Amino acid sequence: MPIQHVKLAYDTKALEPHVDGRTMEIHHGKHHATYVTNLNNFIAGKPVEGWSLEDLMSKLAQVPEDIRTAVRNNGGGVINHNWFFEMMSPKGGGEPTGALADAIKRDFGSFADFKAKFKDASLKRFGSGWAWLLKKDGKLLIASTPNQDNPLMGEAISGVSGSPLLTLDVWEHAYYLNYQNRRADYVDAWWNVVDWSHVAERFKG
Ligand code: MN3
Repeated sequence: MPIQHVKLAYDTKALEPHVDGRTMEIHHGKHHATYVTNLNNFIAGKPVEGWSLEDLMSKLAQVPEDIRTAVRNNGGGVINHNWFFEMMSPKGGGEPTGALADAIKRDFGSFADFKAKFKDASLKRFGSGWAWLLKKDGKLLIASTPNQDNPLMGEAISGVSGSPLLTLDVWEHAYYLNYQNRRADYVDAWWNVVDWSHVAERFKG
């Protein structure tokens, strides 16, 4: 079965005013869809056709060399957005609770300190990329990656590793229609749609 274009669990307008409907329409309906189409086209007829997204990402070195960069970029584009879209909710915002809240306090000092560090990583990512909250060896850490790279690719390729708990798309296409060049305002608003119950489930897993 080809890699699927995962549907949104909410209406494109549901995250307004923080993430506008037009941006969601284009982001999910065009950008994300294109990554899925391109990935399926590149792997068609290759030994990696039928692999899961997770395998494509974590075993990139085994992907045939002539399509490896394409799989890295388009596969990353598919799975990063899968995560990003499912980590947001119209019922999001607020603060995490329970074990996740405790771990954030333990590893960053406070929720406010965590948010400040995550925002800093988002703003310092030059050009296009992603900010991450990761769990590695039981500890939480913040990182960022360029382009569509992600932690599943491993340190040697993406420079980071760990299980993604939360990710933020800082490509301009994620915010430009509503926030233009104001990436900081986009990050500030995005906290209002973060689905902490989903992040807490990932933390447990
Ligand atoms: Mn994007």
